[in-house]
Amino acid sequence: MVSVDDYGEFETEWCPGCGNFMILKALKRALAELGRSPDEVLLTSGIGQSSKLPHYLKCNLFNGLHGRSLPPAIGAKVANHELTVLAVTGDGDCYGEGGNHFLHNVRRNPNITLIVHDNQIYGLTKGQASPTSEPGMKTKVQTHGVFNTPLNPLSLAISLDCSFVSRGFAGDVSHLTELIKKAIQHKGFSLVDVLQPCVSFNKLNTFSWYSERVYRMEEEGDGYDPGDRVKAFERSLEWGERIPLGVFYVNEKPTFEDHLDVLRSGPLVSNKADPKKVDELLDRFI
Ligand SMILES: Cc1ncc(C[n+]2csc(CCOP(=O)(O)OP(=O)(O)O)c2C)c(N)n1
Ligand code: SF4
Repeated sequence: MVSVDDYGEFETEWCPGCGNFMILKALKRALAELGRSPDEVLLTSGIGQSSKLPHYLKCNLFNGLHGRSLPPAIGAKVANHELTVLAVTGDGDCYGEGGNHFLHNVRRNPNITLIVHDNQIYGLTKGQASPTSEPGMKTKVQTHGVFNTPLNPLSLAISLDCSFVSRGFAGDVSHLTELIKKAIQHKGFSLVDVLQPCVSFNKLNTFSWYSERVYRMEEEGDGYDPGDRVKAFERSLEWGERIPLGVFYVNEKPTFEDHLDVLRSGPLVSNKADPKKVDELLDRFI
């Protein structure tokens, strides 16, 4: 049986009270409850406070360049599609620097889970506005307040027909654990955008600000159907006095790996290379 302890306990560099701690807790719980052992799991990340998360659990990890949590995740998944692959990233890392990778991997639909610590700020570089910062938010750089239109990750993902789109809140660990479990179990690209208060640099979107607003969609009793793309898009626009949490949209469709014939006989990593064939190939190209 897999337990949370199998994922170890490490000292972190995060500020006391940061929302990242709860995301780490939820992720470890989700992996343990799904019975995934550390050797079956790969976490990839980019650069940021959030992207340090893979350093704080015992499993396979790859820490890449800023905005590049997804490329190594896809590469590893293709080499070994039996691995549970999760890309862990921040709103700046994923929707800013890594925006292009986000768009095109949603389209490719690899069977991986993307967890975005969405604190609406650049935490590691000490508090500049990010693509999801609220208009009007003042920072040391945006001294007159943010004036760019914020990127709405859920609407964007739904518009691209992403296979699984969800939102969690770092202040609701049990709900977030269930969401991460669903995302991992979903076959296809699954987005978990997590509202993550940055206690040091985002003085607007605090734990209490969120707690007054967030609600679990599944508890509304209005028969919300995550299979309805138009309704999901409408719901993704709700932001202000009430902020929905839960699974917004699900669309089962073939994954990137399903299209690759070469994977049908098993993972690429277990294929034995035939040196003769390698030489033949090299001769053709050199
Ligand atoms: C190519 C490149 N550009 C810029 C940076 C500087 N940089 C490091 S982290 C970061 C933003 C991180 O923000 P986010 O992804 O929201 O993560 P957080 O620290 O808030 O968790 C930036 C701009 C970098 N390391 N590399
Ligand atoms: S700067 Fe913000 S996001 Fe980074 S560890 Fe501190 S509280 Fe967390």
